[in-house]
Amino acid sequence: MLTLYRDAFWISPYLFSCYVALEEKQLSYEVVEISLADGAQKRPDFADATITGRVPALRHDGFMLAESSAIVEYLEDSFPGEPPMLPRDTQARARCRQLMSWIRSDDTLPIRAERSTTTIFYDRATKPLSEEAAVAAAKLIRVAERVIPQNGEFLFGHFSIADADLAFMLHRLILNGDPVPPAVRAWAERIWRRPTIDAFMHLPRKPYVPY
Ligand SMILES: N[C@@H](CCC(=O)N[C@@H](CS)C(=O)NCC(=O)O)C(=O)O
Repeated sequence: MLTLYRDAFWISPYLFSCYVALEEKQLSYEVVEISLADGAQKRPDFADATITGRVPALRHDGFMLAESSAIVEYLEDSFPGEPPMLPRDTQARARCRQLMSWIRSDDTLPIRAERSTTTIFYDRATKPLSEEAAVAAAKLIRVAERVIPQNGEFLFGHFSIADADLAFMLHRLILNGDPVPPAVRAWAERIWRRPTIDAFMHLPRKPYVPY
């Protein structure tokens, strides 16, 4: 029995990674909403069971886990299949983990702040990127250009969670009209059309209420 604990609006980029992994693996799971506005993540049952009290979280039988990277890796280890969410080759797997960590790191914080996920799922950004965010965007594009293969295929020869995470980060720029070189944009848009990603983008969402 699997349960995915989600935010109220399906806007967490970390939730996105877990959702894509569950759907790619065609696992059946229940979904439970944790209302951050109501502080539900701090309620003792959830906070104690997840240890860190953050969303997303996964329950597998009696085991509760938070942190999206840990969840994706746990799903891969518990339910191996094709395509693997992390490559099986040791160095490719390490590179995938590098990208997963980097995308969640301070380097991308200005992009996440100025092109938050509400600008993907609700209203687009109204202000141009600040100088700091433009520097972060330029680095994101440099990294993307280094890792996207010349043939525009998946990063590691098959779809992995790094494709999803990188395409999601690039779409913060693309959807808000920020400059992204054509080849990088084409790659990200191709990944965006993957059915599991498209399904996340089209989940029914209630009107956004800032919290
Ligand atoms: N590094 C975490 C980030 C998770 C995160 O930032 N969760 C936010 C919602 S998107 C949260 O739980 N905020 C409420 C809190 O920390 O109390 C992951 O990858 O899962």
